[in-house]
Amino acid sequence: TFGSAIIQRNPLFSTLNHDDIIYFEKTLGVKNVIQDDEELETANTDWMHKFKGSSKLMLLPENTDQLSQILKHCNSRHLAVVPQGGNTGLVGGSVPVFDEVIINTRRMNNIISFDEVSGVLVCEAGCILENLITFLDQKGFIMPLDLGAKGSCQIGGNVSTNAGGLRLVRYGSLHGTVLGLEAVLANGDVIDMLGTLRKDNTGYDLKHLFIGSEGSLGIITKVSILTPPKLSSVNIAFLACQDYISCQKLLFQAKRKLGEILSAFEFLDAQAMNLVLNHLDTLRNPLPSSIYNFYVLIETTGSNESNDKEKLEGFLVEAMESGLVSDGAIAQDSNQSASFWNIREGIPEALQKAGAVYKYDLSIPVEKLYDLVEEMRIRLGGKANVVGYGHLGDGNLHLNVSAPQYDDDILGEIEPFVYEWTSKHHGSISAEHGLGLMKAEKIYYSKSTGTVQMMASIKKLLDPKGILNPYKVIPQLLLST
Ligand code: FAD
Ligand code: 2HG
Ligand code: ZN
Repeated sequence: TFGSAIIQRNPLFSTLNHDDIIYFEKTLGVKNVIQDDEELETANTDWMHKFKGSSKLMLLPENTDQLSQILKHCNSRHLAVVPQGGNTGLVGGSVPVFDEVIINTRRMNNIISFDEVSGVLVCEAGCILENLITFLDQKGFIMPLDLGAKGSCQIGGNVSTNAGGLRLVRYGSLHGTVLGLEAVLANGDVIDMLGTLRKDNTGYDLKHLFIGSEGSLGIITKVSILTPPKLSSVNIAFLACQDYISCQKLLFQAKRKLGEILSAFEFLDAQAMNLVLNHLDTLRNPLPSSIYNFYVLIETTGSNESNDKEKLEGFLVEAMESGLVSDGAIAQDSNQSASFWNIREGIPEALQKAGAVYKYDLSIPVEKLYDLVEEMRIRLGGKANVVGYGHLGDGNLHLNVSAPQYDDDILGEIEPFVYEWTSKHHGSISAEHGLGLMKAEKIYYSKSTGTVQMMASIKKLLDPKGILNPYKVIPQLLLST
């Protein structure tokens, strides 16, 4: 149970039988039909160890054709399935709720083509993001998205969650950079939308339905994505601000003064910094001389080393003189750059080590964004550690509440307050992580009734038996009627 929602297993779904296993073994080969308890334990459990299913089977298809055959079988047998990539999702979408069959795409990890003129990369869904980053680096290109989970998450999972990450402020969302994809529907039909064109207005652009639908409409098998060239000059500054209004003003200035070279604008509060320093032994505060309330990480990416550096330094001098920034450092080499990024990217891991964590991933107008963190601190008193950080450049707050263990009293103080507050301020209850299981029933805080009904109609059209990632994304009531 999560909050008040108690979910029942849909009795229309079958349970696995011996013939199913024989069919899967024939289609995939025995070793790709996983029934081993230890492997299933990992696949049933999410990254936070908060959501846990009881699946007895994980399937590892090697290509689209195999995936199509197994889905067709599951559909005809009424077997529910969970598509799974790197299992780094943070809303309980990537693990079964009950005994759904796990279909993991990790063996579908080939790079299909790369066009060095257009920068279009075509690859299979199971490619790990970091491997794509390394591949492109050798070609002089970068991925338009980057995130802390890059070592495990797969591009198919990224596209399915419409992951945002650390570079969205510069390169936009995957709705802009994904040029095409191939997906397999619940009945096994393969839909080829794997275009590589920047412009193609021939009717409905259906790939967008699959970007961000969290495995509820089909399983993505291939992706084509526009990658930007790697530019020669990247600079990173780690800055301290005394108050939130200064962070806000700094963002306003950065957008104007750094303009075309700005490639990341991230923030963390003192509580987030302390967590990282306390739980990740190897990391050091880049600005140790005093304690500050906020830290901002700014990255610039451009093509002219001396101009870019001059621009960033000029910007920082001004920001210091006007009092927006209290202290700061520009990374002098790649090690120092990495150490700045490690602090920001290490926050989720530090939170995980600190105990139980309640995560809220919210879009909120920038001027109001930190008010929520402060109000939450007052509500919770000393009962839990309230941490605020995130992609300030995109208006995306990661509000995390950390406590020694999960506690219904704490949850009762946080929810529904956090959702009501976000809705009242015209924000979104999921900026980038999706709805998954955690927020499927909360969708009305961010979407109108008519919109949710249209989502349910599309779901019923593409997956009439509802076998794909059940209990997730769409409220149960709409699918059971
Ligand atoms: P999974 O977790 O396996 O799955 C996520 C969802 O997509 C599930 O609903 C699953 O059913 C579905 N899915 C997976 N593969 C497919 C497929 N091929 N076809 C259809 N559906 C599929 N998210 C951000 O947006 N920005 C961040 O900065 C960010 N940072 C993170 C940092 C850390 C340390 C961690 C642990 C997570 C972070 N995330 C972030 C959350 C997460 O959404 C991303 O890690 C990532 O996009 C998930 O990819 P995955 O392959 O692990 O997918
Ligand atoms: C990040 O930006 C991720 O670090 C994770 O989206 C956010 O753990 C979180 O709340
Ligand atoms: Zn994030």
